Amino acid sequence: MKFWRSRTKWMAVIALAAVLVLTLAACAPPAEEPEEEPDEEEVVEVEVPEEIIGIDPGAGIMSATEEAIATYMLPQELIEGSDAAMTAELMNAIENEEPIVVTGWEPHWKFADWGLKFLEDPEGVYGEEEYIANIARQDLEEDLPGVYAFLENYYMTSEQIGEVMSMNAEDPDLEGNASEWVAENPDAVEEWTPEDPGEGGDVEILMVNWDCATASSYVAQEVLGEMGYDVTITEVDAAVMWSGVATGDGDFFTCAWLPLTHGDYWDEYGDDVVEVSKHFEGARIGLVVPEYMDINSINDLVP
Ligand code: PBE
Repeated sequence: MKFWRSRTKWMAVIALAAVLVLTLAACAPPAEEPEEEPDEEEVVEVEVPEEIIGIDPGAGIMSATEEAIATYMLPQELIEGSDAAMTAELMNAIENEEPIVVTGWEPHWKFADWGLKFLEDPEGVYGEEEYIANIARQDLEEDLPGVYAFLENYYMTSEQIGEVMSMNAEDPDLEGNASEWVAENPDAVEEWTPEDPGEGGDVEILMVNWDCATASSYVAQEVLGEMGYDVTITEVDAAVMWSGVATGDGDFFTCAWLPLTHGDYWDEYGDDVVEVSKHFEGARIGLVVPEYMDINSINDLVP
């Protein structure tokens, strides 16, 4: 037949057959299902980080974490850094849904903004709820009674300090934020301002660069400024914050975590300072992970 003898026709038939075979292959179910890619949540479930992201070495939470590592026999290494560096790493991990463990505490703005959880601490290494105290040098009451009287009243609620910390997290203008917050919260300011504000003078607040400390120190600076004082904030590390007020080099600080987190500092300097008042109640430290991680206890950090 002429048709089958024509080369062109043969080629057409072969092409058609090839198309048919390919189409069938595409429609037919493959002999074996390829392994499903594990979804991200599953990846997080099995991985336990090799590091615990810490903060500045003088922080009480760092020595508590060394103790936790020994008590729970954790294989993780504790990494030193700062509040800001730890927060940046945490944010980065959360964006990529990666596993991470950090030294964490409340109050801190990151709890309001991100889904985080404290790991259970069955051995009680991190203690129970704590309070934050205002600590003054011994002669402050005598030298600057107005400042001392302000400190006696200077208590912040979780909502108040949370608002200031969130403002600071969004915009690093700490002074501007404090003055804006103070302007918007006349009731709080009235409660803190003593009837007799005193005569003004120079005041030095010592502070570690922890979010809660910056929030309360800058608000104190603003309110004392309105009372007529000239306030300097000096950033130091935790040991110097305590020793500086104990020796009278600084006037006060608003960030003593008691009884546990700063227990060692209290043992060393407690006799040489005045615990003026409670600044905050319901504080807490521990190891913190994002909620998407499938572990709940510090014991789960042992692979
Ligand atoms: N902190 C925040 C501090 C006190 C304030 C819990 C990180 C610490 O010494 O650990």
